[in-house]
Amino acid sequence: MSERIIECGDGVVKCRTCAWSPPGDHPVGCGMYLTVKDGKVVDVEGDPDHPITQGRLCVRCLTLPEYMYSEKRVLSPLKRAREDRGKDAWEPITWDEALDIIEERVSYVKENWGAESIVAFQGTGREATLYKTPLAYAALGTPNSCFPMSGDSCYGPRCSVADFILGAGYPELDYAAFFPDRYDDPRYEVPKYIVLWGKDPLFSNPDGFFGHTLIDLMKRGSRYVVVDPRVTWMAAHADFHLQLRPGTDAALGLGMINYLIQEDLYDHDFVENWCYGFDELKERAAEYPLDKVEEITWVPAATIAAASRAIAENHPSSFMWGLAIDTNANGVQAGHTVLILAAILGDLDVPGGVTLAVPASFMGKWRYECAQQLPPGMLEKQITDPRYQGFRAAHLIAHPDCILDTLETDEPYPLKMAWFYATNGIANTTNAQGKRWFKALEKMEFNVCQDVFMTPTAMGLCDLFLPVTTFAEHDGVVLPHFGRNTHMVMAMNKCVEVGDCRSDLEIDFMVGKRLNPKAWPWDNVADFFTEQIKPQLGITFEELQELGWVQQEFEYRKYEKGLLRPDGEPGFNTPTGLVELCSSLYEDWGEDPLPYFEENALTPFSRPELANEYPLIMTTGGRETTSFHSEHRQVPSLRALMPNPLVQINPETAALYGIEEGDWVCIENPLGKAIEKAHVTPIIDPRVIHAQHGWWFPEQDPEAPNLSGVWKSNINSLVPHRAIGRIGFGAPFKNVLCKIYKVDGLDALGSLSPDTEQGAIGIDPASPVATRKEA
Ligand SMILES: Nc1nc2c(c(=O)[nH]1)N[C@H]1C(S)=C(S)[C@@H](COP(=O)(O)OP(=O)(O)OC[C@H]3O[C@@H](n4cnc5c(=O)[nH]c(N)nc54)[C@H](O)[C@@H]3O)O[C@H]1N2
Ligand SMILES: Nc1nc2c(c(=O)[nH]1)N[C@H]1C(S)=C(S)[C@@H](COP(=O)(O)OP(=O)(O)OC[C@H]3O[C@@H](n4cnc5c(=O)[nH]c(N)nc54)[C@H](O)[C@@H]3O)O[C@H]1N2
Ligand SMILES: [Mo]
Repeated sequence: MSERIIECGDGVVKCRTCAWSPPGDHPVGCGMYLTVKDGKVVDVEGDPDHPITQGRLCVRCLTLPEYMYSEKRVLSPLKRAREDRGKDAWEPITWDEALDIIEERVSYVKENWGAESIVAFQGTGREATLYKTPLAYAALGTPNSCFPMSGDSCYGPRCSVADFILGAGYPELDYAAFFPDRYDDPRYEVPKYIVLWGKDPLFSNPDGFFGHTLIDLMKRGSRYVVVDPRVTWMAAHADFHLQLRPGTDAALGLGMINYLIQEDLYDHDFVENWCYGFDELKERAAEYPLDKVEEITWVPAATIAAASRAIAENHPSSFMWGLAIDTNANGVQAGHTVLILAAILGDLDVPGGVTLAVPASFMGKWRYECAQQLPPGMLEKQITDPRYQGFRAAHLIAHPDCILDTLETDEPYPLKMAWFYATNGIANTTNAQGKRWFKALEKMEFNVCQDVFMTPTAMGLCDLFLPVTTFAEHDGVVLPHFGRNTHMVMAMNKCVEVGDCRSDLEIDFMVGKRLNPKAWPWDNVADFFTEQIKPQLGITFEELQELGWVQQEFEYRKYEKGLLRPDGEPGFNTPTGLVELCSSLYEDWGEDPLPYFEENALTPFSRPELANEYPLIMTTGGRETTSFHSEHRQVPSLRALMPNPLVQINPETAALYGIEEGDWVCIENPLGKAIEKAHVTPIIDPRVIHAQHGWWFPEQDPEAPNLSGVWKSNINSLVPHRAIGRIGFGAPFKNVLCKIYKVDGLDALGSLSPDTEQGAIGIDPASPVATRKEA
């Protein structure tokens, strides 16, 4: 194993660390050395001894010094008068002053409207996701902790489906991550086929998975089935590419299940011993013969049949599901079909299949206990919708769509203060119809932003800015898959200091000690981390820092050994103790217990009256290595690689609308407009376009109404609010109708600010999915 510190002479040292965030990243924990000279990071290189990344790094890590030392970075707390929102009228203050303001404003809001009138928002699974809910519950005292992405459409739905159907953490491709000698471990087997469903890990490294693993496995013989509307690099290298119409995944899954059952290609032993509801499933799947599925999904029946046969006849097969499962109003159903496929093919928790886990207790118990800090009766005030029982069963947080409705209506009570903790929601990231969010949030009494850079969200809405350290500047612990399938626990080691920034956890400690000291007894973060890891790892945080990482023990076929259930009995931790092909929980919640397909709320098929004017389907958000959502737009080397927001258009479609490579294009639907640059490419179906998300322009005027151009390429202006699934999950971020036409430039339509007209499409908020026909 590598050394923690390598002395290089002349005062230069190399510090070993594992990355999380900021800058934006999911918990892969990429291993690296930071070269430090005169107190500054001057170089970054991969750590070849790191078991997973083995010395490989992406461009965002390699350009870390540009990010850390950017002249645009905020280096001390800032305040601004409420009436100056939108103006660049910030004044630097000390942390003590910032804490005084927080203390005074929080008690003012609490006295007048109650602690429940505070809402704490967070973005994607950065390190901050571990520490925001504790801030809300145990420091601010509000039950309204919220991930403001319509339908909770990221990771939450997949984890919830896994809990409901398998009673196990986050099911993941078996990439031998638990074994020190990785793929060479005798217990391991290389998957024959890997089904990559709505996920593009070479670019996204999502949820703790190191994407390049797919290439390692390809070199060792794994073959691929890729389910994606675009011909991605992985699709181009797959045996089978199921190029489906966006949002039709559940129909495809049902078609595959039906084919495997009809052709008797499933694992009878596993189904008989470990599954519940096979007969009901068989009957439901029979409603999806391949000719019908071809019509819905556009994937040729013969291709679906051949791919299904290949994964069934070659064991082990593995499955990976991505964000496209979540960004779909029947994503719960699509996810259910993916788990059913893995189960009925006998690929769950076998070598080279899909690994299952009991979620680790690291941080989890503490986070749970923070909820106990809320005063009696407070949790009952959390903003949600009684119909979203699946969401409620899975999460102890407020429902995002209900929060927007509350912001707009003051029902059931007014919200008065927001804390933006690692989110830039209006920059077409988490917020569907972000202009509505912006308008509603402008009314708040007091808003705080906790970030690294001045964002449009902070500039437009906030009164106090708290600057955060990058992972190079703080100590921390990385938990792959957010603790839900944790093969390693890794140390993040502080190497340098920049300005007067603090880590998210340090800010929690400072605010917590002011507002509710009994819940925040630790003197420093090291003591806290030791308390978290020692029960499971038997070592202190300092010892973990020296070691770098600790790999976890792993056993296959845990369901045979009683390792998945708290009572130690064999089986799965579900109500029936079996994999629920037919879900007993969904039935309890009034949802169809079996997977089904239905159209999302705003497609040319669900809204035929709009199809003539808006004939195309827009999918969005396929990741690029050069940014993490709205982050990195101000990093010169990365911006040079991706200077403009791009929309991918098929050559046939481009010709039809007179659009050429590099033209500026307006993408429009009844809800809104966004401008992006045309990239004409055959990788996309002529009936579909793919638009990038997360764009703003830090080089532009930061003040309102322009706000660094945040409304110009804001494609989430086209994504409807509350067009989500029945149990509270899944919004159509990747499947809405639109039209496209050429415009003169990014500024052709002005600032497109929320004060300009916003469209409506009459989605009935009382109906979970506008198009659903009553059963
Ligand atoms: N159309 C469309 N929209 C999408 C998506 C899509 O595919 N299509 N993807 C969606 C998904 S899956 C997600 S999860 C959301 C993401 O939404 P967000 O997480 O809100 O994404 P960002 O806009 O990058 O906001 C993160 C902010 O936190 C700051 N930051 C980074 N790291 C840290 C940290 O450690 N601590 C603190 N305090 N701040 C930090 C960054 O500078 C940035 O301003 O976007 C969603 N939006
Ligand atoms: N560099 C970088 N990495 C990131 C992020 C980032 O912003 N930048 N964001 C992080 C976050 S928060 C997340 S959630 C993950 C997401 O990462 P992934 O889970 O990999 O998801 P995406 O990259 O959004 O999309 C994956 C693929 O889904 C395809 N797709 C689009 N619509 C559909 C559909 O309807 N059905 C199917 N089957 N496929 C569809 C797209 O063409 C794309 O190739 O990435 C994380 N990693
Ligand atoms: Mo995400």
